[in-house]
Amino acid sequence: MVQQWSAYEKGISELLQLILMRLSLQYAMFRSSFFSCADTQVIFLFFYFLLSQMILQITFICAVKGLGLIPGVVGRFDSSNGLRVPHIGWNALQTTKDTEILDDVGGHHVYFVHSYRVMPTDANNEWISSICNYGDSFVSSITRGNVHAVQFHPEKSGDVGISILKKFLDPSSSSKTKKSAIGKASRLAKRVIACLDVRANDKGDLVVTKGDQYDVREQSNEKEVRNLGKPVDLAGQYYKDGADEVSFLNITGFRDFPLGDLPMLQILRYTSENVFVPLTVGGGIRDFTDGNGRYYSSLEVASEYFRSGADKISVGSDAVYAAEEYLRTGVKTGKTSLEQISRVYGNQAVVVSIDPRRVYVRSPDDVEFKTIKVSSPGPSGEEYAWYQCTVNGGREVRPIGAFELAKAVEELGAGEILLNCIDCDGQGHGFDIDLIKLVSDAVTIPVIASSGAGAVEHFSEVFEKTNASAALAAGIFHRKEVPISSVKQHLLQNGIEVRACDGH
Ligand code: 1PR
Repeated sequence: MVQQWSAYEKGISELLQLILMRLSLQYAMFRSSFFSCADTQVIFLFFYFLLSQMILQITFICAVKGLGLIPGVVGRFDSSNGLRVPHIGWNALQTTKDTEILDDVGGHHVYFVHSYRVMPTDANNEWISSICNYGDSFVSSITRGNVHAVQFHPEKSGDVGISILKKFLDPSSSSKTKKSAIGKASRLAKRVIACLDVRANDKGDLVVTKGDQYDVREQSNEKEVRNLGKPVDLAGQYYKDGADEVSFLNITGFRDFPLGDLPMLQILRYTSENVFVPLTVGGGIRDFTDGNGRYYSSLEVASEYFRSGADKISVGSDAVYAAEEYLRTGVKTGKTSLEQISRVYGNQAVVVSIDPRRVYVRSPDDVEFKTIKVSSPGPSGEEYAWYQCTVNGGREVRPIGAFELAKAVEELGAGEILLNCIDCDGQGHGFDIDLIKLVSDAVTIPVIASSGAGAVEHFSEVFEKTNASAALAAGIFHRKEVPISSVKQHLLQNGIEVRACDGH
């Protein structure tokens, strides 16, 4: 790419180089946490100019005045019209200017995660190289001379993202991205997520396991922990198979301290070297005092996960305690794990994993929690149910419903909900549509439907009948009963947009 730079562009370039020097230093120290600052980050400037507010202040004129290099106002997506905020997932770009680095994007989805955006206007039009639609059109990339910036995450956008990064480094590099024949990107895709429940087996090795209604031990006399494979290998396989995200749940994290669990951190590090879609990790995120009296905040625990390669952390038990306290007092203390982590890393980096059990009742007046009229009556003909939250991997029930919990954690800073259902886990009879509808209609943040997938039809059902943004499965993928590509093929055939993957 031969480019003549104007004095103006050189000025910008020099300014950015200065920032780059500073950020590179910080980047070396906090590698992956940068990738987790997306909520406040407005623009990702190659490389690692993504330190949140700095770009906002440098590039855009807004309430906090920037340097005014690029005209525009940064604003939050408006969730009042039913839009899920943060905007999380794989969306389509509409290129408005020829730029080599976006050559391979055509027809593919790229990964976004943010709550703030810049709208295209006549004043910033000459900068814009692509726009994206989420509610309204927003600026998804800009280009001027050698200066490129993107709102999405190339480093998390699979092969397409890698190709963008390569083109930036070497504009003459040839295209290796396969063009997808079907499933051309046109809007935000529904996500298909592979989940790996991880714990130590009785020999002390970290293995991927899988429960039946959360019981992960074999039914044999030995009662061994079910071993379905090695975490790093399986995550790599699911990435190749087209998983839109991979989640690791350290299912004994509630009793072991994650920072003492170095193999889990190692798993994240190895996985993030080869898996270029978002990684979520959960289990054991809470304040902790070790045997020497050293206190670790949940923020420190989460930070270590982020530094090891996680893009999002998922909080289970601790979120239940925080929500109970918040509903009891009505006060946001700012000290809960959700508030602390979302303040530093942004809401989009904080998932709350809910582990509810269905409790049938005869009438909504029988309980103080939100009930729903169930689609299939209970064992004694009950027509209603509420969903009771649990902690410690389903071992202890708590006096709070999934509906109440979801609403409370959204207020406390959660950016997404991973909605499990203990009754359905590992059963293969389909997702609990009643529960997912209840919760996805109650909040404005994205909801991931989980537990019970047994066939491709279960995925189309959950997307057709509820407002879930993503569907997660474990057992059918681990046992190779249904490949991810078949799920996506089926969804596409049913008119549900998904990110195309190899095999399509
Ligand atoms: O409480 O913050 O330490 O977090 C613990 C985390 O570990 C929570 O996210 C909790 O959901 C998870 N967890 C704890 N115990 C278990 C268990 O299975 N014994 N696993 C567990 C949760 C549920 C799903 C599963 C889906 C899909 N696993 O993640 O992958 O149900 O399964 P399917 O497709 O086979 O039906 P904390």
